[in-house]
Amino acid sequence: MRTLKTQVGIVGAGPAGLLLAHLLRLEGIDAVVLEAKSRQYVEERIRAGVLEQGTIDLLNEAGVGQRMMAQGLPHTGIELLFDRQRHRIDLSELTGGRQIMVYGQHEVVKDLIHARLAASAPLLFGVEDVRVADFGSSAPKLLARHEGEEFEWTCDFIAGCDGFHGVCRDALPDSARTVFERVYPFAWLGILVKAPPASDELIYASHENGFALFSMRSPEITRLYLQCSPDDDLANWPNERIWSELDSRLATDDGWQPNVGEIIQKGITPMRSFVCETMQSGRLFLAGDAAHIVPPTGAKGMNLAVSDIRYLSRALTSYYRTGDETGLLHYSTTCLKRIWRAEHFSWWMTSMLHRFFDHSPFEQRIQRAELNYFSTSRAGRTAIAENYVGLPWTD
Ligand code: RFL
Ligand code: PHB
Repeated sequence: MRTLKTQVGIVGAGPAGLLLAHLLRLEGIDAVVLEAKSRQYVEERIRAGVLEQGTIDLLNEAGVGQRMMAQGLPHTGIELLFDRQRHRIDLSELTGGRQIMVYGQHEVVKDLIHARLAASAPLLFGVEDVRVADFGSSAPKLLARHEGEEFEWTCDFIAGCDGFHGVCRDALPDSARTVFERVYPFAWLGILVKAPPASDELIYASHENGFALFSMRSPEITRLYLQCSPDDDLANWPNERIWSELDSRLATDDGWQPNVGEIIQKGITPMRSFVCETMQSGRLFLAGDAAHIVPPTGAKGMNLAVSDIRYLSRALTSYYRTGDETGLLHYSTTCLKRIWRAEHFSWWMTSMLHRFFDHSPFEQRIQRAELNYFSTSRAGRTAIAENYVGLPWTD
């Protein structure tokens, strides 16, 4: 067993864990990041695509935004499509100039891994059997196996950034954990297509066959999603069925259509809303998907992970600079305000845009009336816009 010491032990090299390690390093705070998967796996894992203004600003301030600013696609609006009509939500005009950036989460992850390895800071991939212990004491431990050898780090703090299926949330004592959850009666089938995006803006479509989303990753790659059943199998979705459903669900009277091309990746994502309260126990802190999940309709998941890390890195920095523990003590309460705002927005966008096959005709008409109002009234569009670009941080 090798025994080592660090200030902050971080479990998980997703956006949350990597960003925390980076922000701490800028403050001269040591950390080790332990990741179960390989570097190639995490750098190629296709997930989120939309960065809020606050996320863009934070990555720039942290010195890891160069590639994002050069290659990301800034967007000033999104479109809502229903009854074959497109309705533009002018994000910038409605929010005093704020905007979003389409830049793949895996690109953010690549930028953060590059920064960490370039600084020769500890980041281990392919780590097995990670365990957290003694976080009720002032010397919590992180244990793991790496390349056949057992390791034990004695830390000041542990950050559980290990996603929804990680081990840290389950380590919190039952008395510290209340779970709030909703599982939706549908999932998203996502595809990556080798074809230039046919629109400059994202299109969220509500259709009687189900929801569809037109998005993009780069000037050469289109990203598309279709609502499917929660227990669906990729075998039920041959390419012809995908294109025919996209054709129906994205059809418009103005004749717009996505460009067709080779499908280079297919996957099915279940839809869930989930919050674990609290997000801390003793010296163990949860951040990102380890503590909460939103359905992807509001494009909030990665942005919320970044928001948690902003609070956690500031709290740790004040502790190390001045010994002040206030930020750490209030970490969970502070994060949860923003988390519940995003939970509501994501649930609401999901409920307004998806087809619920058990809805009565009355409920269907009510859903359409809601969508119509929020697409056409300025007040309605403003509510969507300010939530979509992300509310400014007030602290
Ligand atoms: P991650 O990215 O899941 O990273 C957790 C890391 O921990 C590792 N891990 C472990 N490591 C060591 N030991 C263990 N026992 C471990 N268990 C797990 C995992 O391998 C992984 O590397 O969580 P993090 O950092 O909290 O980041 C959260 C985001 O990944 C997530 O919220 C977003 O991807 C959600 N999301 C979106 N978010 C947005 O902000 N905008 C979007 O447009 C958006 N679109 C999406 C999305 C998620 C999607 N899927 C596939 C879930 C679209 C989709 C389809
Ligand atoms: C994506 O491009 O992957 C994406 C965009 C917007 C969403 C969800 C996913 O709401």
